[in-house]
Amino acid sequence: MEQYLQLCRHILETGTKKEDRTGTGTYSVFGYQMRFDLDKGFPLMTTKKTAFRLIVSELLWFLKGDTNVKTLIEERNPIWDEWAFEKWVKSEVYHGPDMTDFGRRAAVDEEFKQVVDEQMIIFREKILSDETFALTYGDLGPIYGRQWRSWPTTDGKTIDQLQKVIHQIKNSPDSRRHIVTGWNPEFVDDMALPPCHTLFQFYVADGKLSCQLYQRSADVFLGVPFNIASYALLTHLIAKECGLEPGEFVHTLGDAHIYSNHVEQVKEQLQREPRKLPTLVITEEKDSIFDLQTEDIKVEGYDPHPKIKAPIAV
Ligand code: DHF
Ligand code: TMP
Repeated sequence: MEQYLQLCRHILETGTKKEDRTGTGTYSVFGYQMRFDLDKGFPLMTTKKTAFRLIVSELLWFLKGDTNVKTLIEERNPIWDEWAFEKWVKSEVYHGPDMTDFGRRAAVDEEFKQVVDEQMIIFREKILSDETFALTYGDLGPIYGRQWRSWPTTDGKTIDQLQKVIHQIKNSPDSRRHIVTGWNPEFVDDMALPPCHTLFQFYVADGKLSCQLYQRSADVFLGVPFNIASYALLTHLIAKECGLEPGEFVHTLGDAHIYSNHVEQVKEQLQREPRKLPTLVITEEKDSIFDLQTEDIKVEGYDPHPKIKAPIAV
């Protein structure tokens, strides 16, 4: 995890102050690469407690081709709620308190944050109890799950990029075309958030499967710890499915930024000594990675420093 801390130091020392879409402000660098040898333990943050269960549940949600937050809410996973909630509060059917710029306002106003939290509870209850509401307001548009599993083609068919790449890895491991892309220019504007983890490639050598991700935009304090663990897990799962050992996860970042309201948290994390990495355990054998459930995947020997809270920029 030294590499992650190195990235944080690099941004704090050399990053440019830069405004951003969310109005929060960031310190940012362009172009950065980290490498994680998956032999050396599972790369889950040890300098702050990170909710592995949420990472597993999100990845399996992508793998199943799902784009509706209903499934995540059923699994008590709140990480995508704000982006569905945003669609609801901007719609004609919303009649609650004014939610204009709710993310930015909640980050600086504790009283308003409570109002948002109350509306969020109402939103989750409606998603769980009202099927029509969930279909309209729970869906995040054609994000990752849709593009990975059913990329729409011009002749009205779909391409299952993941299934195809698994087939290729098994049958033509030396190929240099093991690519999955979430960036579909035709649909980017229909997505609640255009894919941050944009494109990934697999590579087979010496019986090991490696994966490189190009992440166009990286929230280094909140998003990146999830992204590293998620792609490390994906590499383990695809390797297992293909009868290979996991190799390296190579993480390439485009705009790598620390939000101005995360700087103190990052500095606190930099004071902490990294600990031994945990190991990944898959407790249940399934015929295919597409059949796995969140409870089937665990980490063992995870002994992190305490959690550090920070507001998320919406
Ligand atoms: N927007 C922004 N600005 N940054 C993101 O990282 C981000 N990530 C998204 C969607 N939009 C985003 C999806 N992934 C959290 C982590 C990942 C994530 C969304 C949210 C998050 O809030 N993590 C907190 C709390 C997790 C918990 O409940 O334990 C954390 O401290 O890690
Ligand atoms: P953007 O679309 O304006 O780049 O905003 C997306 C923000 O979300 C940006 O701060 C990056 C962050 N993010 C991650 O870091 N990782 C993720 O997996 C996701 C979905 C978003």
